[in-house]
Amino acid sequence: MGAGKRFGIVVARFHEAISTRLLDGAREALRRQGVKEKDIGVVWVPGSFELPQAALAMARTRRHDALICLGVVIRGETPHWEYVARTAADGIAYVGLTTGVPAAFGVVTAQNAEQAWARSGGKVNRGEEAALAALEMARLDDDLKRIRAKRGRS
Ligand code: INI
Repeated sequence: MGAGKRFGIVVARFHEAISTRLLDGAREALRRQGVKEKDIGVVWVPGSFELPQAALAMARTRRHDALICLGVVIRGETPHWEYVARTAADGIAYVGLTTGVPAAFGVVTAQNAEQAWARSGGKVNRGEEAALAALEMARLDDDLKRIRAKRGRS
């Protein structure tokens, strides 16, 4: 299903032990779908706030069929985490909408560390979910290109 497709993964280092598990989940999901390791590019950024900027830069290279953005935002005592989470969500959507390169939102937003670990494990893994969403959107792109080509011929 994913053979020949190329993916870019942007992963935030904040809460690194958990985000590494999201990365492992995303990689494993792509591998299971036939994506070759050489077709997966990974870049790290300091925190989830930086995800959109790196994703936008990757999208502009036009080297990837879809992007997967991974991070972990955990509620803190001040509203800081809300700004980080909102910027990540809005920014990642912006990348997809403005470049046309699908950008999946694999950012865990959790009330506490326990919740975050529970969403980055073997059973539920937001990295894996985001990878599968990216793959589906990449295929949708192919379908739309085929439809446009057919229309051009008729
Ligand atoms: N970044 C995260 O990825 N998760 C968090 O929970 C978080 N909190 O809560 O502070 C966080 N902050 C760092 C932020 O993403 C930026 O790296 C920093 O503000 C510099 O721009």
